[in-house]
Amino acid sequence: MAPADYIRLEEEYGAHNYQPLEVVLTRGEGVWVWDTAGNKYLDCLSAYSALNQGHRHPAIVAALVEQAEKLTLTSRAFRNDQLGLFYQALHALTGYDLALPMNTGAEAVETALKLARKWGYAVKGIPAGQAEIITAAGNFHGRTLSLISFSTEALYRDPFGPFTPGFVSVPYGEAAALERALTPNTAAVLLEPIQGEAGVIVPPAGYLRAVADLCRARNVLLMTDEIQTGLGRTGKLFASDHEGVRPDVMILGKALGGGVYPVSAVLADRPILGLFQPGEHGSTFGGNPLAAAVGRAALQVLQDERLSERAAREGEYFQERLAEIPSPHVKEVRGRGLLIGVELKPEAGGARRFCEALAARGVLCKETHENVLRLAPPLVIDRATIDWALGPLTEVLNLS
Ligand code: IF1
Repeated sequence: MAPADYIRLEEEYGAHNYQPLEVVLTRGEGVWVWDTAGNKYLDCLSAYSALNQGHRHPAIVAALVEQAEKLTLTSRAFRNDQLGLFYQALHALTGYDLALPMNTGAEAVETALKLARKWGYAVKGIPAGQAEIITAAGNFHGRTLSLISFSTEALYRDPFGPFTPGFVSVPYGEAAALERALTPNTAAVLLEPIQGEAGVIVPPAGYLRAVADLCRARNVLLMTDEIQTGLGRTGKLFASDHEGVRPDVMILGKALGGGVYPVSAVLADRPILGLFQPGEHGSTFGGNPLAAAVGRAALQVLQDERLSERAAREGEYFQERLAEIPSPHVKEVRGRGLLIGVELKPEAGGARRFCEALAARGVLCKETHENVLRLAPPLVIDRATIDWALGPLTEVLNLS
């Protein structure tokens, strides 16, 4: 079939909830993907940071295949010989007492919100039904009805009311505004340490630390969404590590599945995650043996290949080289590690056409919020490949 045939099938039989670039991919390996016509591309999106270990990492695929030939799904009605080992690996790596496994990022964030409310009522003593959770303007935490209830992005929110109550929105990056929003009924604060979808927004230095101090002083849970920023992406194991902050609740997803399977998890110590009683929360696929085997391999690769350090080193290099590109269109290059945003000036006419021009030159990336090119290659990228990519990037950032 020709690429157009695949596209026609998607258009004819699929809901149009995306407007993808017109590339039809058929193979991936490491940082590279190929389309059905044999064209090769550097993947600078990494499925929004779900491919930190690269496409089809051999050790992760091997774990997937080996487990798939033994046992894939049991439900949590029964135990299996993989879940405990996955829990142990998460504890060893992160230090949190407990983990609750889910599948998608949205499910993990929803789990954290339920956990915060339960903690608010059972431990903090907030009157039933009155728990408040503070969130930040510009947030992205997923697409479920509760999660979009506190989105400040009209496109994600407006068509879907009525909304879930109990959320208080504050400007991102302003600890004083957050302090003013705290009440005796505040159960938790939910933040991305760096806002990905908002356009790779890095908050002022000290912000996360100031929020953590406020939460401790006011008996409020600090919950961080590290689904996109975690697992090495920003040059540390977790983005909160840049500020030496240990959140009360940490939410993981995307790269926890090593790019081959949906795996997410909520991490916390026993006084918090120990609150869930049997039957209160669950998931058909959450913690299945295939997910657990893949999750363990994903964490192992992260450590064996020192991907956090690699992201710090290569990310710094990439950002420096990008900032040196003379371009009439670039307003700012920003980010942490290999989570990079190139903000274009409004007069550049939007980032989409630059993504299309880059695709024509073998580099795949995605615009976010109209004017920002998000560059987030797999963390296994090497220096020579970054140098190669700077060619097409220089050309495209100088298009008229
Ligand atoms: C889409 C971007 C959007 C996330 C953070 C939770 C989730 C995500 C910080 C939910 C998911 C994905 C979803 C995908 C595009 C992408 C995305 F931010 F990465 F760019 F949409 F905003 N927390 N982000 O980034 O995880 O349920 O998807 O597993 O919805 O179009 P999920």
